[in-house]
Amino acid sequence: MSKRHLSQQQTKRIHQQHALRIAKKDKVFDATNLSEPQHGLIIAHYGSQLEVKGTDGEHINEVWRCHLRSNLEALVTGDTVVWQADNTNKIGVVTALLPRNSLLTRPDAYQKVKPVAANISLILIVIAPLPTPSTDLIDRYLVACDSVGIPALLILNKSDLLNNDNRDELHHMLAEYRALGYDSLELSCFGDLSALAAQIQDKTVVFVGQSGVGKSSLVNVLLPHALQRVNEISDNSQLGQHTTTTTRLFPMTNGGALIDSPGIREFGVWHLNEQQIQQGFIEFRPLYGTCRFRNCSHQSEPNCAIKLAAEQGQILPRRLASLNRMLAESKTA
Ligand SMILES: Nc1nc2c(ncn2[C@@H]2O[C@H](COP(=O)(O)OP(=O)(O)OP(=O)(O)O)[C@@H](O)[C@H]2O)c(=O)[nH]1
Ligand SMILES: [Mg+2]
Ligand SMILES: [Zn+2]
Repeated sequence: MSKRHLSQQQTKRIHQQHALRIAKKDKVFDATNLSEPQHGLIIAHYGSQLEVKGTDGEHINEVWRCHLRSNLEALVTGDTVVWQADNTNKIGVVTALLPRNSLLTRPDAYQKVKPVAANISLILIVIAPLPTPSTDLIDRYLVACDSVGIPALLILNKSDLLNNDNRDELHHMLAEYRALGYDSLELSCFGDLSALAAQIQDKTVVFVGQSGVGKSSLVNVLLPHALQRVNEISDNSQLGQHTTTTTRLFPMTNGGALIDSPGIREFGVWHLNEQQIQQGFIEFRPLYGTCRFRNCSHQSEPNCAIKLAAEQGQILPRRLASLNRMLAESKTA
């Protein structure tokens, strides 16, 4: 059978068997106290050590601190791996990375691209009346989601803080994204989360967004045993304090998982190329290539189809401004 006819399941199984075979040949298995190679899921990453949850074998469902072998590429929360337990020293060693379905990355403050989480099926972009949402940040997340092929769901949390001063503006903003094809939910940690629970069952989802929007609070309500530290209520500002510092995965009983990530202020896109950024503005796609100039930058050229569409109200001028900011950023990178 040719390779192209293998199902995703079959390919995955072959990769897994291959990884196990390599692991078995490796010297590390000559060491005495190590268990048989087994599969695991990375639930957190602390500097040089990982926390791995066994998903089969002798240590199924146990959580072990693990070292990782130096020849492995950077591993990330959500990765599935092959590991072995050193029963005497109560530490494990990760020996192989299994194939990823997806990898969400973001640039860090040091001009490096940092993996956030792997094998995610849905990205939950959380906003709240406070801290005030930034459409620029939402657009950046949407571009990043599109570039890695992971669907996004917008969540307006803290709906209990909606009032006559902010309600219309926030609803208008969500309606604009809905018109583009992005679903949204409005909820509160103190209210009913069943609509969210229904959307995420069986999925591996990651909560992203500004610090203080309530990502950890949502995880704690959905999975009370998660006990993620949240910003104390006594903080009247309700603004970002960066309470969560490590991306952490919490398995759900039905097979899915919640991944809580630290809040961010900015989301750079200089690691994406022009094409990826342009494609991330999904409503502009039919217009690309219809400008007068093939290499139109959609800024000051005559007969720019996208500028014209913005002037005629077919697309949102603020989305075009967003696109241009991101393209400028990617160019100067
Ligand atoms: N009024 C109201 N407050 C909420 C709600 N959800 C969370 N909060 C409060 O918002 C503050 C921040 O919540 P966190 O869950 O720590 O926010 P976070 O997004 O995890 O923040 P980082 O970990 O810093 O990224 C806390 O004081 C929560 O109690 C909500 O639905 N309504
Ligand atoms: Mg948090
Ligand atoms: Zn143009």
